[in-house]
Parts: sequence; C-alpha cells; structure tokens
Amino acid sequence: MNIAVLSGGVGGARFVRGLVDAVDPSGVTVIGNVGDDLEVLGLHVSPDLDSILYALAGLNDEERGWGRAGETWNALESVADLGGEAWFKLGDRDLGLHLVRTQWLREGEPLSAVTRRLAGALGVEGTVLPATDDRLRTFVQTDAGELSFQDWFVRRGHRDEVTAVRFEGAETARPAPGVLEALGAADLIVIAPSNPFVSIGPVLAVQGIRDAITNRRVPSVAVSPLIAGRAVKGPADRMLSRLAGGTTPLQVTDCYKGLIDALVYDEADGEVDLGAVRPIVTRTLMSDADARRRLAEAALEAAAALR
Ligand code: FO1
Repeated sequence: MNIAVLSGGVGGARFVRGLVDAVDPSGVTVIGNVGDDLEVLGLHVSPDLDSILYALAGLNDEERGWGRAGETWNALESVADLGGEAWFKLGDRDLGLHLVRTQWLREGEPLSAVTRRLAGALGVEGTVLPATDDRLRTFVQTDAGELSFQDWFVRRGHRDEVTAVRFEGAETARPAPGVLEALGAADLIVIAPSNPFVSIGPVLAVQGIRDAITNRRVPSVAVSPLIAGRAVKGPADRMLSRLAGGTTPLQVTDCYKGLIDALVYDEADGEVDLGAVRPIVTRTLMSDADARRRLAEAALEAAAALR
C-alpha cells in the first residue's frame, strides 16, 4: 500500500515511526515541512526532516523529541565559550549531519537529493522528501513584531502570541521531485499529528500540494495533535485558540477544510460532530512504540472504513 504522509517535526516524526512499524515501509513517503529550516553557525539545519530521519533510523532522542539519542554537547560548549551563537542547540552527533548536508547543498545538490542520500546512509526504509527544494521560511506575526520561526520557537520559547503566519517564498516554491507523484500514487493520504499552522501549513502552501490533496480520489485522514484540547508539546493549542477559535476536534477539522475525510482524535476530547468528516476516537498519546503503532493502525483502519 502506498501512503503519503504530511508531517512536521516531533509529533509527526513519532507518528511516522509508528506507521512504518505497522506497514511495509517501502510504500511510505513522508513529505516534510521545511518552513522551520534555518542557517545557524553557517550550517543549513532542517529540524523537521531531521526529526523524521532520526525517528525512522531509530537514532532519535525519545525524551526531547528532536536530535539524537546519546548526544553530547562539546562543540556547542566551545561555541558558547567563544561567544558564538549557542541558542539553537546542535549536539556533537547531530552536527555531523548538518556539516554533510551543508557541504552537499553548497556543491549544488537540491535538498531532496541530499535528504535521499542522508536517509540511505542512515539506513532509513521508506522515502523522506522535503515539501520543496526552494527556499520557504515561516514567519510569525506577534506583539513583538514579525519573528522568524526559530527565533520565536526556540530563542523566545514560543511565548509570544501569534496573530498571523506567513510563508516566505511560498508564491514561487514548487514541490520537490517526487512529492506530487507520491500524492498521485497514494492509496491513502495522512496528515500527521503536527501543528496545522506552522508544520502542515507550510507544506500545503507549496504550489500544487493543496490542490493535489483537494482533488484526491483516495481517503485522506488527519490525526489531531491535541489531547483534551491541549498540545502534548509546543504551542498548537494556543494557536488553535487564537487563530481557529477553539481547541476542539471541530477546529482541527476546520484547519483542513476539503482536505480530509476522517479525523483521528483522542477519547479525552469526547464525542464531536465533525459534519462530513468522520470522527475516529481513540487514545492518541504516543508514549511508547506500541502506542505509536496503534495510533498509526487507527488511521489505517479509519481509511479502510472509508473505502
Ligand atoms: N528545539 C528546541 O526547543 N531547542 C533547541 O535548541 C533545538 C535545537 C534543535 C537542533 C536540531 C534539530 O533538528 C531540532 C532542534 N530543535 C530544538 C527542535 C526544533 O527546532 C523544533 O522542534 C521544530 O522546528 C518544530 O517542529
């Protein structure tokens, strides 16, 4: 079965790991957000693609949700001692990947080709694609002014209320090679439990991706990132409150108008009428490998019931 998954970082990566544990990974294509990408210490970092790669390779730090397990921070300490930029924490092991990626990008390889090489070297089964090879960056509007995504998210600890989101470069960003093909060949489209505004939003902003999903002939299922109206981690709940008017499954559904046929959400959110979208109520906390796989299976069962 071919499955195309739209995913952000931490929550999306955990879900994708559960999915490849539930199905043949060779049919899974993950289309990852690049709106969070940044240049730090002269290196190109793609946090969401890396969270996905590390999770699929079994190298991720389970607790933090980003970066590698067994990490050490010697290089970063040295950077800080020298008065360099140390607010964005790049571990020693993680740095190796950023060095290699940056070199290959500077040699002219597109991000999709670089990601394919990294995935191969890490032994990742399944395909990981950036939504676009073109430059696309998320900016958030706050009372403190407009901030780049990581400035807001990491440097300022996402404490500023977001009143609007902007995807710089979205007008001209084209889908990376393989993205529209994966959506066209999919038997099922899944939107991972990621932030609808800043993780899935940038993917949908790339020319042709939203249309490809709107015009689908196969089931499309989203998994809510909220449990009892709260984000497990991150600012998704505050953003839904402010930008969508609430944090129930109905507001999550509204973020994906015309794009989904079913929403998988947590039993703690109760019974909600989602109109034409089928509600699938289950436990969604991805506390361990079993829970991750079960959540992926719930999405697969939801899709099977729609056929
Ligand atoms: N998140 C943080 O909260 N603080 C960090 O210092 C940080 C560093 C970092 C380094 C590499 C990487 O791949 C991810 C990293 N993240 C960090 C996570 C990341 O910035 C966010 O979780 C995502 O961008 C949101 O999806």
